[in-house]
Amino acid sequence: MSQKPLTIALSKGRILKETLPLLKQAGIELLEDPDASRKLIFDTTRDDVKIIIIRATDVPPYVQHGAADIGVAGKDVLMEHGADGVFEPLDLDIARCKLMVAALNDAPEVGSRLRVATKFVNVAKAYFAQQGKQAEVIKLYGAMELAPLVGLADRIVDIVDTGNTLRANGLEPTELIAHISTRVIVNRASMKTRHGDIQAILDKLAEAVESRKAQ
Ligand code: PRT
Ligand code: MG
Repeated sequence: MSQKPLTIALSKGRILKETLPLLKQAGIELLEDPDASRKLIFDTTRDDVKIIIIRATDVPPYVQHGAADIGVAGKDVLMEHGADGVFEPLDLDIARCKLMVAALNDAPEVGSRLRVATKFVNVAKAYFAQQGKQAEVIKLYGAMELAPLVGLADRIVDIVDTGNTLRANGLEPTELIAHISTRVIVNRASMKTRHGDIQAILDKLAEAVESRKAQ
C-alpha cells in the first residue's frame, strides 16, 4: 500500500458498542472482537483503514494532532475537552443523553456562591458564568451524585438519561445545559489531503445513521 492507512479513533464503552454496527454498515468491520482482545490498534475489513480504541477523553487530542484522521466521541467530551481545529461533520445520533444541572430534591436557592461538583469543569464554569452566577467548581472523577448528599456541593453537573441515577439518590434535574449525542470529528489537514477517502466514509456513515432512524 502506498499511503498510510486511515486511522479512526473510537471511544471505549457504550459509544463503541453503538458505533461498531454503523461502521459495519459503512463497510468497515474489525477483524477481531475488541472485548476479547487487549489490543489497542485493530485491523479492519478494509486494508486501508485501521481502528484505535481509546478513552473517550483521549479522542479529541488524537484527532487534533493528526494521530487519528477521524474520531468518534460524545458531544459532552467535545464540549469539555475542546475540539479546536477539528471538523465535526456528522451526528451519529447514538448514546443520546442530556448534560444537566441537578440538586437535592427541594434544594433551596443558593444566594451567593454555588458549589458545583462535576467532571465537566469547563462546561460548568462556562454555563454558570453565562447565567451570571458565581460558582466554585469542584472537579470529581465519578459518582457526582454523592457530592450533594454529603455536603460537598450544592449542585452537580452530570449526564442524565432516564434520570434513574439522580432519583435513586434523592436528586432532581434543575437545568438543561445541552442535548448530547455522539459526533464524528475529522482532523483538518486530513480533510484536505485525504478528502475523497474521508468523504466516502462520512457519506456511508450518514446513510447508516439514516437507515437506523428509519427502522
Ligand atoms: O467510565 P468512564 O469514566 O470513561 O465514562 P462513562 O462510564 O461515562 O463512559 P460510558 O462508556 O458509559 O459513556 C460515555 C458517553 O456515553 C458519554 O460521554 C455520553 O456521550 C454518552 N452517554 C449516553 C452516557 C449516558 N448516556 C449515561 N447515561 N454517559 C454516561 N451516562 C451515565 C451518567 O454518567 C450517569 O451516571 O449514566 C448515568 C445516568 O443515567 P440515567 O439513565 O440513570 O439518567
Ligand atoms: Mg464507565
